Amino acid sequence: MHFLDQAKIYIRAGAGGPGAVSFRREKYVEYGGPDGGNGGKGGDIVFEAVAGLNTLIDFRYTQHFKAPRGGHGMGKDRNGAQGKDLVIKVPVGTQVIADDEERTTVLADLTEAGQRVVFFEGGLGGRGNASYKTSTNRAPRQHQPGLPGEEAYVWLRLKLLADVGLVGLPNAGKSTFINQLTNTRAKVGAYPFTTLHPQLGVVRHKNREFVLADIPGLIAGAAEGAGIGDRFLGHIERCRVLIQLIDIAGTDPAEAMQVVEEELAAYGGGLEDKPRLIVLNKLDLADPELAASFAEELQDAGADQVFAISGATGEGMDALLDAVISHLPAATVTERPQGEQEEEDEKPWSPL
Ligand SMILES: Nc1nc2c(ncn2[C@@H]2O[C@H](COP(=O)(O)OP(=O)(O)OP(=O)(O)O)[C@@H](O)[C@H]2O)c(=O)[nH]1
Ligand SMILES: [Mg+2]
Repeated sequence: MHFLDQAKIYIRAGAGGPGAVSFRREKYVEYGGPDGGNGGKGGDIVFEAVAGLNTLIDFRYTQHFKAPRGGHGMGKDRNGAQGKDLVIKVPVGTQVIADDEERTTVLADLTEAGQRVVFFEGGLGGRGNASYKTSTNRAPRQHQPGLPGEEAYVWLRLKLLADVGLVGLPNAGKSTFINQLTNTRAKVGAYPFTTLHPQLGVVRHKNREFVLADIPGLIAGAAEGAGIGDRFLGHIERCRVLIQLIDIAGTDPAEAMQVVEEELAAYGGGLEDKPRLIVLNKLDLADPELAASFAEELQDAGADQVFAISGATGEGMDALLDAVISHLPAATVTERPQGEQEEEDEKPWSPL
């Protein structure tokens, strides 16, 4: 399955049906009077967030969504049928954005499974001639056409909803990390930009669980569009905690630290204000003394907490996960009754 996190679509609510012009015709009844019914209302455009979808890929194939129109009013005072609502199913975390120059105006934000937003109401049906009857006008021929349905081009943008986001340079070991902790099978490679799209996994630790997101590596200038990481920084905007992985066995850990920090700040969106755990990775490859002295240096420079781990061997993970959990509000971390964990199905969170 492919991953797509933005798509432009055209939506149009149904037009209202026209009102009818009709007169009652019956045997022995002269001047039966007007009996043209009203037109039906057009169908609404509704967005609905559904669980289990993790990409907007479907919108690459279907881009036009038109709700049906309302039915015509008819004789014998029958009103036209209402047009059926068109429900557009989107992944949880999808925003509907105005199609303007900036593309920043959020028109709707679907953050919970089952959430529904009536985006456009269908046009009202027109009045039939029966509704114009008065004491002085007993045979009105007036009637209205239905109102047109609203229409627009909008953008859908998916911002994954993860509790914790992984950031780091390419090759820092982010995908290895998520693979170690979750059922996700992210591609791992000894070359930069192995990961091309975000990946989610569910981490279970000490009877609690949270969703972790792996995003492509960041490089200098990423926030302005260098590399591929910038497009995906949006996916960690809603994370509560960031884990910054630094390859401590790499050539210049201090520089690695700084580059990512600068990109988070340049991107904005509150990324640099999020609690961030600094994690020195690939401890199994590094000189432990070097790692310890670098950690000390970072702490002297004001870093809150620095951890040293090996994503490959799992060393140091427990302490790190304890800290992650402590940063998550209790409500986002599911408490599970003891013993229930084993029965969980072992399917990966999502094959993005
Ligand atoms: N020895 C050791 N190697 C590791 C560790 N973590 C990752 N690696 C290796 O480092 C390389 C890069 O790992 P990835 O997990 O693909 O790194 P990434 O941060 O996801 O990289 P991009 O997706 O390119 O941004 C791979 O060859 C991994 O096997 C570790 O803790 N110890
Ligand atoms: Mg990766």
